[in-house]
Amino acid sequence: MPSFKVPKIPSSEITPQRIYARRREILGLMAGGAALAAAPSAFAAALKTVPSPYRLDEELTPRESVTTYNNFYEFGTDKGDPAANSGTFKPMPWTVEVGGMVAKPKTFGLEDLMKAYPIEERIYRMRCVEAWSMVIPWNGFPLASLLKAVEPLGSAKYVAFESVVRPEEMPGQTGGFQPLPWPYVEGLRLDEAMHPLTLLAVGLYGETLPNQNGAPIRLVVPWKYGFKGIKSIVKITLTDKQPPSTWNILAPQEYGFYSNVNPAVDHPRWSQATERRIGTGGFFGTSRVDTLPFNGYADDVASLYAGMDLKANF
Ligand SMILES: Nc1nc2c(c(=O)[nH]1)N[C@H]1C(S)=C(S)[C@@H](COP(=O)(O)O)O[C@H]1N2
Ligand SMILES: [Mo]
Repeated sequence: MPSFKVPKIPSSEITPQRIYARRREILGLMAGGAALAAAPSAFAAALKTVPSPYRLDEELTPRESVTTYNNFYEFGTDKGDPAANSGTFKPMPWTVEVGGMVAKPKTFGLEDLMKAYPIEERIYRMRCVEAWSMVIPWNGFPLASLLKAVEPLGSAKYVAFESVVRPEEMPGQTGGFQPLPWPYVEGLRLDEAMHPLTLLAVGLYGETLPNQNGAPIRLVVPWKYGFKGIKSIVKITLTDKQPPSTWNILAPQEYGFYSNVNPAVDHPRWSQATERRIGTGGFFGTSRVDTLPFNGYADDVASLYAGMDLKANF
C-alpha cells in the first residue's frame, strides 16, 4: 500500500464528465467482451480494472493528447509519428522473457500476465526530460508482482529491459536514418524495480495500450523522466551489473542512469525547473507548472537515494 497521502475522493469528482461517459460505454462493452468499435488499433479492447489508491487531484490529460503527442522513435522522431506510423504494428500475440539471476526464469504470454494480476487504474504524473508533462490514467500491475514470481536471487542488484525490434513493422528501424541503436534498452536498480509505484502498464484510459504508447506492455516509473518508461517490452533480465540505458549511452552527460525528476539539476541545454503541462484547458492548451522533486513522489521514493549525491548521480 502506498505511503503517500492520497485524497480520498471519488474518481467522478476528478475525472472529466466526457471520460465518464466513455467509461460507461466501455463497461457496457465489457459485458460482451467486445472490442471497441471506434478503437484506434485492431487490437484495442476494454480492460476490466480494479480501483487503486493511486490517484491525483489534478486534471487528466485528454486521451487525444496522450495518444497523439508521443515519443517512440521506433516509429519516427516527431511527436505525431508514433500515432501516424504504428498502424501495422502487431502487439498480439506477445511474450515477455524474464530471466537472468532468478530461481524461476520464464517466458510469459501477455494474456496470462493480464489474467494473473489484477489490472489497476493508477493516475500518475508523467514528466518527459524535454520539460513537458501529462497526467495519465494507466492500467497495469506492479512490476514487483512479476519479479516476485520469478524469484530474484540474492546476487541480483539491477533489472534490465529490452524493447522489441521489428523493422518490418517499425519504420524508424529501417532506412538510412536510424535515430537510435536498437533495441531500446533501459534499467532500474532492483529496489527501484520492486517499489510499489513502479508499474507495468498494459493500458490507459481503461483500454489496452495504443501502439504509440508502447503496446502491449511498457514500464511506468512516475518519479523518473519519461525515457525510463521503456515501451513494447520483450525481455526483462535480472543482473548484478548496472544495465545500459539507451539515452545514457547516446549522451551520458545529458541523461544519467537514475534520471530522477529533479528541478534543481538542469539539462545542459535547458532548465528543468518548470514544465509544460500538455492538454490543460483543451487539446492544444498548455500551462507551465513548477517541476517537483521526484515528480511529486518524494515522500515515497526519496529514501531509496539516502546518502546519494543527487547532482553527481543524476
Ligand atoms: N522503446 C521505446 N520506449 C520509449 C521511447 C522510445 O523512443 N522507444 N521514448 C521514451 C520517452 S523519451 C518518453 S517521454 C516516453 C513517452 O511515452 P508516451 O508516448 O506514452 O507518453 O516513452 C519512453 N519510452
Ligand atoms: Mo522523454
